[in-house]
Amino acid sequence: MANKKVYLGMVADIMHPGLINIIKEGAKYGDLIIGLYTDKAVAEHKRLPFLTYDQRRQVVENIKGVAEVVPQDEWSYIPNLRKLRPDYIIHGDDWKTGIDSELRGEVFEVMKELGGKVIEIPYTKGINSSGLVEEEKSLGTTPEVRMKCLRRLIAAKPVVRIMEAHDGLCGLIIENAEVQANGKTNVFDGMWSSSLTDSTSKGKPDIEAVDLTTRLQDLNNILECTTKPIIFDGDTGGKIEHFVFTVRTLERHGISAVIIEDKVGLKKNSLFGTDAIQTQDTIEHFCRKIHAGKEAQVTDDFMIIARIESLIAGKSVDDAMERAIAYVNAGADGIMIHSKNKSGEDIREFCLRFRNVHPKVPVVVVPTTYNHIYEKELAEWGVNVVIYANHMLRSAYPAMKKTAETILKNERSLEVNDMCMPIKEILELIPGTK
Ligand code: SPV
Ligand code: MG
Repeated sequence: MANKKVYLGMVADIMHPGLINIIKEGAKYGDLIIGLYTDKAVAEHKRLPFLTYDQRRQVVENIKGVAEVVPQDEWSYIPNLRKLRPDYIIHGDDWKTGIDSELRGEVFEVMKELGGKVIEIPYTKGINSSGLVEEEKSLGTTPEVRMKCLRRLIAAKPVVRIMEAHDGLCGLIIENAEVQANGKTNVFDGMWSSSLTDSTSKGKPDIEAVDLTTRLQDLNNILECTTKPIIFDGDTGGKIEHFVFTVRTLERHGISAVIIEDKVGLKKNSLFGTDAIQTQDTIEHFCRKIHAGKEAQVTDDFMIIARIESLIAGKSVDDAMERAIAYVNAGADGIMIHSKNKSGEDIREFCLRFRNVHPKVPVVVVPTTYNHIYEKELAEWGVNVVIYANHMLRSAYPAMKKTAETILKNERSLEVNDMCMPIKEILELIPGTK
């Protein structure tokens, strides 16, 4: 008679004695099949694992007691249970409470229907994967691991959520902010190094007046206290001869992507639209810039994303489409389409048309003006990456201004107490302070 089949689902990003214990227990009941969560399955619910699927598979298939490793492509066990029809599923009893309790109910129902059994084993106290993720975060990352993350996220998630960061403090918020919403844990997937907020935070206009060296100094502070991937706003990319150095410098720092816009002359912020005179580059010249950048990069992981300013300049979706197709042919790894139209209709039309031509090439949008549209809807249009391009700075400035004015009005600071975080909190905010 064939051995009994035992199913155990796991992410296996960080192995620890609790997991080895459950593997050992599971193997006692028969052939233990590990349902190894894919990046996609994890990304639906929480931050991406540090190790790739293949790296995690290599670890797990070499653990004593594991008979087979299969991918689990959904957060829910149900599709794999129906497919594999195991005699047992084994799980730690920690899922009796918290967000996994619903999952537990479904598993009991399906296993009963399939004639199998659920085994629950006592959760190993004092050690768990979430705690270890915190520890690992404090260890940091490497430029290579960080750089690869953006491509992994684009492959794994319906939409990658990026937030602007102009200093280390923003970086820490983006790294750690977590909110439970719609049965999942929502996090930011990475950071946008914005030319607008990098310039504004230095009291400078957004006209490429802050040079790369200066921007990198700030970026370094962000790199030091975070692990998530970074997309760099490269403005026009400057002269082709200079852009090739920018690419190498960013790549060396572990930045995942640079976005360059097809403008020439004195660049002004796009949100001025046609109120500012802005000249679009020729297709031919911009293609040469993209090509030179792609030739300059050292790894296969770094991305050069071409930003199309046709809609900002008052031109048609046809013009944007023509450029998008040319830029992809020149080697662009993705397209950013920008608009300051409030409806989002032009972006929608572009995305749907672009998807017909290039089903897979990543599309990036910056919904600052059409911000009534939910991420889910953008994903349905074919968008891969959503950038909240300036919101950390735009929210910080009014709060600081109000505090300054309140002190001026009262000639003391008592009245700002409720607007400020307690001293104790700020002292403990930065890891490693105590
Ligand atoms: C930035 O954040 O600097 C950008 C996006 O380039 S936008 O300001 O909308 O042009
Ligand atoms: Mg910019």
